[in-house]
Amino acid sequence: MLKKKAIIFGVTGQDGYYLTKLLLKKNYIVHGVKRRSSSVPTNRISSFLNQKNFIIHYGDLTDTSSIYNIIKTVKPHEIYNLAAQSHVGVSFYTPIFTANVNAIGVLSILEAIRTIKKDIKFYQAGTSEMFGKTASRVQSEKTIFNPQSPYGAAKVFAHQITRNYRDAYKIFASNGILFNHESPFRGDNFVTKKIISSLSNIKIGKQKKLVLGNLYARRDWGHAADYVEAIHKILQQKKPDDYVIATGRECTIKEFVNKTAKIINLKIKWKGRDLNEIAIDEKGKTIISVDKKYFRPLEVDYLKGDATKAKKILKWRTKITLEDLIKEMVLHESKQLIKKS
Ligand code: NAP
Ligand code: F7E
Repeated sequence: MLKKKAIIFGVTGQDGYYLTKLLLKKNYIVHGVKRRSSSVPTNRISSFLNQKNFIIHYGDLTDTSSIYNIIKTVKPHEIYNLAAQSHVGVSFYTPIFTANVNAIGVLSILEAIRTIKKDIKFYQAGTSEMFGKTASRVQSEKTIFNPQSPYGAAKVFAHQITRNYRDAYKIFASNGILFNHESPFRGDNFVTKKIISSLSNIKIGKQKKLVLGNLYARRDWGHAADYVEAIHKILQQKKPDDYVIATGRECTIKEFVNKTAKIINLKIKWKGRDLNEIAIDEKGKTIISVDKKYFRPLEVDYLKGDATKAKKILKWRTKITLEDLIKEMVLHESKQLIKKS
């Protein structure tokens, strides 16, 4: 039987790892696109590099010619665009780069599909950050977008242009609207990874303090392994469409800290307010504090997703609880610490 061919833009990232693993298991030939870097960008995907169904190409979403050439050479059945400057905070420092990658890069892929082979199925990695500052207590596919960052604004363009190409050119182009999803492969400067790594180091005396920003933002956190299953299902439907993928449960950053501290058996007590809020350990030493530098010029205070449509149509369910996700990330961190010692 003919094997399906997929291109993954953003293969070296967190979701790139989990999606590659899933597609190889499903017997796909996976063509991953990585960009040039001065260090090794393939750490997450090193276990796939010697597999015969996994092929790496050099490309960059800001280089239209590279996108066009890869798609023309591979002529895949499916394209998953996971590539992005994915850090919301950083997007305020690099707004133009963020827009070039996260917005114009998506248009470049769609244009390549339109001119090379219109029956390639396309997935665009959309985000709950598109909802931004919202009055809706739960966000679904019908909720109005009101992004609060260059990242969110660029993703709204990507979302809309994907719908445009679907309607105008009858391309099978679908958007996922994914809420936060984490894993042991999460980038170091996202809050969950930062909390788990820092508290693990503090517990064994290798780090003195964890410094955070807004402790009261609420996020709906799931596991990346669950979420790439939804991504794959979105492209296996009869019709292209847009889907919210979320757990429907949320908590604050502070609650996430408390859950992590409990799991690693670190006793903490909170004191003070606002920028003076701290957490102390059993000896009264300050181990967590707040710094303005980790706040964004605009904050997204509250995100909680309604994945009813995905549950009904994709038959998708989140399987891993937040507690189990934290436990897995803590275990991974402790293994890394043992390796380093
Ligand atoms: P990630 O770990 O930051 O991975 C992003 C990927 O994009 C990396 O492979 C990165 O390459 C690549 N990339 C960045 N700039 C590029 C460029 N100019 N050309 C080509 N590739 C480029 O992000 P993730 O968590 O896996 O997220 C995957 C996608 O889902 C992203 O589009 C993100 O915006 C979106 N999303 C994520 C979440 C979440 O909670 N994780 C939620 C909603 C949506 P390097 O390895 O070289 O940096
Ligand atoms: O922040 C607050 C911060 O950077 C979460 C990306 O995958 O999910 C992610 O974006 C919250 C924010 O993720 C620190 O202000 C407090 O309110 O882990 P984060 P994010 O901004 O939600 C969405 C869905 C995406 O699409 C993105 O690609 O935590 N926070 N203190 C902090 N955040 C960070 N990074 N560092 C802190 O010290």
